[in-house]
Order: sequence, then C-alpha cells, then structure tokens
Amino acid sequence: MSTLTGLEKNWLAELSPVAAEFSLRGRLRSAQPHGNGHINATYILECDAAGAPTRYVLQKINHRIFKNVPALMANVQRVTQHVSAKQPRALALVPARDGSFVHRDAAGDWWRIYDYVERAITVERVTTEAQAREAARAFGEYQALLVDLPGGRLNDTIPNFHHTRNRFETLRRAVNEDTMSRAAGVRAEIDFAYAREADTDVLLDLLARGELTERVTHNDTKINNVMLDDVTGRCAAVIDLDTVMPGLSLYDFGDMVRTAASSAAEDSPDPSQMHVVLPYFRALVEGYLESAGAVLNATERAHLGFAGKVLAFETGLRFLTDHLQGDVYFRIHRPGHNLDRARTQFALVKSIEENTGAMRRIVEDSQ
Ligand code: GN1
Ligand code: MG
Repeated sequence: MSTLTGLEKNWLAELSPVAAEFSLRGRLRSAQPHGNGHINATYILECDAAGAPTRYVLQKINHRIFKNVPALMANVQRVTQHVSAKQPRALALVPARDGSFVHRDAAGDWWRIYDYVERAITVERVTTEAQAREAARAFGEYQALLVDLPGGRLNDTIPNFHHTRNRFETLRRAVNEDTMSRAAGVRAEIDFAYAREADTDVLLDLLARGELTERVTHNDTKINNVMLDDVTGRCAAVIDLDTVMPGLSLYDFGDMVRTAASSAAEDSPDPSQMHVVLPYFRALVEGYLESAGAVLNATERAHLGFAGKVLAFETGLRFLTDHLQGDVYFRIHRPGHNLDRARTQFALVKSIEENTGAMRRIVEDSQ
C-alpha cells in the first residue's frame, strides 16, 4: 500500500476547479500529468458518465513563452476546424462554459482541453522505416491540408520562431553576457556553433529571393507529435498545434530529420551515440513527398537534407543558449540537461555534414 507523501500531489483536487469551467461529459474521476513536452503542462482527465469513460487532454499554456494566448487559440481554432472537416480523428477543442475555447483562472493562467485521441500512441523514438514514412506522410498531409486554410494569414504565436539567424545572434549575446559564468565550460560547443554561422542564412536568403515561399506549417514536427493508430500504425492525429503558423515546409521536414532520422534521444548524455540514420531519412523523404510533393517546389525538394542540418543546428543553438542563460526556457530534469541536449544536437549536425553526399543521392532518387 502506498502512503501519500508531501511530494505527491492530489491532481484531482487541484484540477477539478479548472475542469469545471469546460463542458465535459460526465463526472471527473481522475487527473494525472501526461506527456513529455518541454513547455506546457499537460494532464489526462478521465470522466465517467453512466459507466462510459471519456478521456480528455487538459493543458496549461505557458504564457511566459506564448505571450498572446488569445491569438494562439484563434489559430488553433481555425486550424482544428479546417482539418477536422477532412480528418475524422483530428484534434478537437472542448468548449469552455462561457462559449470560448480557453479559460483564464484567477491566477492568470490559461487552460484548454482537447478530446483525447483514443486507440493511438506516440513514440519517442522511431524504430521502423514504416513509422518514419508514416510520420512524414502525416505531417506532409497536414501541410497540404492547410494550403487552402481560409481567413488570411495566421498569427505568429512566437515571432521569428525558426529564424535561425536570430537564434544564432541570441546565442552570441548569451555568450557575451555570460550571466551564469558557464561560457568557459562550453568553449568547444560555442566554437562549433560559430564555425557554422553561414548556415544560418541559407534558407532565409532563399525566402528573401522568392525561391522559397511562406506556408502554413506545424513548426514542431517532433516524432512524438504524431499519434499513430495502435492497430494499423497509420496516423490518427497530428498534435501540439501551438506553433502552427506561417513558416517554411523545410522547417517541418528538418525537424522530422532531427527527431526521426536520428540514432539517439535528443538529450542523450552520450553524443557519440548520435548520428543520422540513412534508411529512416529515405523513409522520411518518400513519405513526405508522397503527401506534400505536389505542393513543394524544386528548391524545397532540393534542400530536404540540408533542412535536417539546419533544424538540428538551430535546436542545438537554442539548447546551448538556454544552458548559458541558466535553463530558463526548456524544462530540465537534471543539471546540465540543456548542455547534453546541445552536444547531442551538434553531434547530429556533424553526422549530417559527413553524410551530405549520401543524403543528396537519396533525395535525387526519390524525386
Ligand atoms: C519544445 O514543448 P515541446 O517538447 O513540444 C519547443 C520546440 C523544440 C522542442 C525540443 C514552443 O517543444 O521548438 O524543438 O522543445 N517548443 C517551443 O525538444 O519552443
Ligand atoms: Mg511543442
């Protein structure tokens, strides 16, 4: 028998008042923390109406990071509505009692609820080519579905989110300010980043020249943001829609390479374990082109491999910056966690550099 320690929270009691602000079916029976996000807090709610259990996903939106929650929720509403007309199991918001889709509590925190996507799983690591192909096909399909989103440009929920040059300059500032006196301990990582400054402008320059176009993109296509049907393995729903906003398709594809064509977890404490997995990269290219190929132009298709390098590099810059600034952005679970993450991302960058030729051939074969 377990005894309640002071450390164990009574989530049901704590979350009941906020759950009561939404139109849930039945009586709230349990509430538990859920998932592996680095930013928002996520919980599973279970309700019981006449013996029929219904599950929901409750989230507290991190408004230190998403500064304009109403603008964010306006995006999510538009996107979920558009996509659900075409995909039956797509994410759906639960209305709040006041008719909106978000509740602000007395402490100023913002909450929203989605229906739980049943009979589907997320994976933290890709273990088969079929999974990689299906995830890429699903994110590509999402991209293609949003091509005709009505209602004008979406809000930028985080301005310059994937502006790699900006991310680089933020790192440089963090190094110069060195508020936590950590720069001396990470000289090798700083040098690694500075040596690749030129990479930060490549996609931005192509955009400025009109060779790449802004699209509606997901912008956080980590492999654990696609739910796979637990029987068929096919995509049930794309999740984590907070950064769906104007962006480049190559950001979406690149983040898939980073998280699905990589040999180790993004935070592996042993960077030597991290390298690009070419068969998974091939599966990603094939899956993505299957669904998004018709909307992509030649420049986008030609940069699929490079996009993986840029996103691994950019994410590494962000982790290194956060380490230097005292771990204020990404949730950490151990001291040095952001540094492990940065080192492991940079190991992936290096591996992609070493495999540039092989990746180019894979892309050419798949066109
Ligand atoms: C954050 O919270 P989560 O895990 O969905 C981050 C992504 C990073 C990712 C790295 C809003 O996503 O950009 O790629 O961590 N989201 C935000 O794992 O910054
Ligand atoms: Mg996310």
